[in-house]
Amino acid sequence: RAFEQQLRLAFERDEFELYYQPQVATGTNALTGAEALIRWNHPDRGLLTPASFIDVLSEKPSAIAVGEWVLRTACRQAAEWRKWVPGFRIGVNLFEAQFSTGRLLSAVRQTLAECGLPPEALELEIVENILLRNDKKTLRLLQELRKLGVGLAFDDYGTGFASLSLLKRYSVSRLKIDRSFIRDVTTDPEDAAVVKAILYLGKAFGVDVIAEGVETLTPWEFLNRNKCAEAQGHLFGAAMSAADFTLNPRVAI
Ligand code: G
Ligand code: G
Ligand code: MN
Ligand code: NA
Repeated sequence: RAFEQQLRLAFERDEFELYYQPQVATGTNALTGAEALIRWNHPDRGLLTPASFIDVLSEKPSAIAVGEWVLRTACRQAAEWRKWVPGFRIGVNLFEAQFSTGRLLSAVRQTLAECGLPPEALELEIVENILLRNDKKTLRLLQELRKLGVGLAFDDYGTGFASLSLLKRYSVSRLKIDRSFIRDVTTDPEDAAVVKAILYLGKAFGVDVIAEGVETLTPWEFLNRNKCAEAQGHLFGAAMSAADFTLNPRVAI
């Protein structure tokens, strides 16, 4: 298809770029890491967010090539920032197609070695729906990744269809509370209940929790009161270029 062709060309021309959104700890407000988010520097249309191209990019051949580029680029950058921010962790979103290639595990292992990045500095983000496949191969792959020592985060947690018991079966290391529950968490009792339930689950299963989409102080205070460990959102910074991230006062270089 024409658009697919365009994306492939964009990739060859190096028009994709990773942006980074800071993650901070409650209590100290310290920078703990970042999520890598892809952007397309379109020659005519300017900087594009994934909304306009992620669906097509997610299709098989490009998802695998671009996914490995994302992994490599993000890990290289994280290795750099770790020199300034001890313990810095990088979150990388995975395409579903990367799970059926048979090369994800080796790509991760090789990338970590190449970048000199310890496995705990990498957190792979997956959406619950990957787990709904519930096949032995996916389960084994996720277990192998965890054995390697990399983090595994459930993205957009609370919005998918995966059952709570999956937390037990898959050794997930973090839950990312979907931003739709955060905005009105202090005024909408149902949102507050969902957020508290996820925090409780995290505690019960020994899984860390991070809240996404924290835009104002009010939800941030709620999250602090309720002992959510970390947060991400416009209150601390939107996704920004690597150059801007380096200049961010939280990086404190
Ligand atoms: O960057 P933005 O905030 O608009 O991200 C929109 C969506 O695109 C998010 O759901 C995110 O998971 C997805 N996304 C962004 N970057 C990547 C990437 O590098 N790989 C994958 N698989 N998804 C991404
Ligand atoms: O992978 P994921 O779907 O979680 O991607 C994060 C998405 O959320 C990106 O599109 C990012 O730009 C967006 N985002 C990050 N922080 C905020 C925020 O504080 N408010 C809103 N509305 N969106 C945010
Ligand atoms: Mn994500
Ligand atoms: Na998310």
